[in-house]
Amino acid sequence: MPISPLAGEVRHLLETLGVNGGDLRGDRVVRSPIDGREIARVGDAGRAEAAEAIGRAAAAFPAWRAVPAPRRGELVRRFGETLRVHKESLGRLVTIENGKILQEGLGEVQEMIDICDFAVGLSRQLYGLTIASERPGHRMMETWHPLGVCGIVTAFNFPVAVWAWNAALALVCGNTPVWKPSEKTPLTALATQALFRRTVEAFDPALAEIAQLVLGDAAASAALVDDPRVPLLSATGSTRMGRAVAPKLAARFARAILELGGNNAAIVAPSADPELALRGITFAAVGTAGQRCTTLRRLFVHDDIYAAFVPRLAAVYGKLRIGDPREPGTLVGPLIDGAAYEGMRKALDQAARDGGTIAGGQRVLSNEWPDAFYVQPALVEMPAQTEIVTRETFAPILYVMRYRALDDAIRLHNAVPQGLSSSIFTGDMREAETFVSAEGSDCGIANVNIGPSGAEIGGAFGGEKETGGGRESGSDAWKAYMRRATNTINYSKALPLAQGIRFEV
Ligand code: UN1
Repeated sequence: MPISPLAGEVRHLLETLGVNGGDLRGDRVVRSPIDGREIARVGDAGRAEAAEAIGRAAAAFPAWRAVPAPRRGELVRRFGETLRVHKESLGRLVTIENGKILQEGLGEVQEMIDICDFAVGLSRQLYGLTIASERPGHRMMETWHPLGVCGIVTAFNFPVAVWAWNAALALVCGNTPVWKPSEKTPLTALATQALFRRTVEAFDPALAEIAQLVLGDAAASAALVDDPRVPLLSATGSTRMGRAVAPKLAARFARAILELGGNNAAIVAPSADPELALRGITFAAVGTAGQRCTTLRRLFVHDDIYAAFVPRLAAVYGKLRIGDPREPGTLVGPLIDGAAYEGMRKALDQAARDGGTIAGGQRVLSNEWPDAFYVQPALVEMPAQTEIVTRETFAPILYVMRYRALDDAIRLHNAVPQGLSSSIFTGDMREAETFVSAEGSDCGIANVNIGPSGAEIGGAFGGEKETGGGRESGSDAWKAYMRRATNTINYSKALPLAQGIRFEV
């Protein structure tokens, strides 16, 4: 297959971002989903090389652990500054390598900058509690300590932001991260690593090895999963991957932060603001070409508004600009590859067999780009929530169903194995509060009058059930990256025992 005309620009971007030419040699072909053609080659690390990277991170840990947390925050602050300088180039590289539209490529880098800012503040707030002791002359407290090497496995769909959520927290917490990015997006990982490396070398060359990058496939991930020097693995990907990885981590008592499949839904109530709902639904369902963990995949529309609302949604779908994600005005870029398209086609075939009425879903622009996979996002009216609807297909398919009573909608909403994100569009405060209450959505994220995607970094991110239960990013997610010690200090001259136990020797 011929080399992509994008290869020249990619080389230039990588050079600007500081990637070493030596890293761009090897057997793995990297393609841009924009035209499906080769933009670069990289080498895969096998298990042995991955183990070496873990070794370097483990060796760097004691020195990094000893750096005061606010000083660690200063490094992350400088990295955020580096990202600000290179936002345009890195955002564009994300667009070329992943296919998301430029606005979203830039948004992804902004998400990295935001989490750096958050982590800088956090570096002065790694608080422990002081607890009243039941014994006279005693004090209890909690201290939070670094864990060690943190493995970070990321997916193609957020090729750099999800690493940043994990790495920025891991670093201010005093850990040394080792990153295994998706084999579909190694270039943005190399660029990010180069930017970090440059920042850390200027900060203190002795700390140069605190963050490691390992390119490769499942073999490289397996090294992180199995290595006893890695006390925490944060992994984003499919539920299938999580099912394979979780028992292995559990068997060696390592911590897991799992961010797996989502099958996110929204409810549109009769009192919803239709304009706002249409925009929120469309961004959530077709943004990133339906390839976010948080993508809206199921829509429950109230009977009373169904006939008016769904044709309007179909009209918005009919006008979506699909095409080159670099062009301003494009709203839907390509799918990542042919396998993603195949998955979409199969799901739509099944939905049709289940009685679904499908609008869209066909491949487009195949004359211009025969090796790329652009699709018209699909709107599928389903008579019921059949098995295919309960599965996550990583493509822009929105299944639309009717409901009459909110209780029924919530029951169906929760009747899937995944539990990442959710939302309700309503003007009725009782409905909104019910949805976010314990009787409402069972997801890790439950929104009102915004779609399920596009979360800010300030909140904890993650979900329940088959989504894996992990939490990353904001709030107190940092606690998963540290170990807690409970300390009891006796400042008296006696030795009273807890629970009033007498033990005289
Ligand atoms: C993902 O799809 O893995 O909330 C992450 C969102 C983004 C992150 C998605 N901030 O949609």
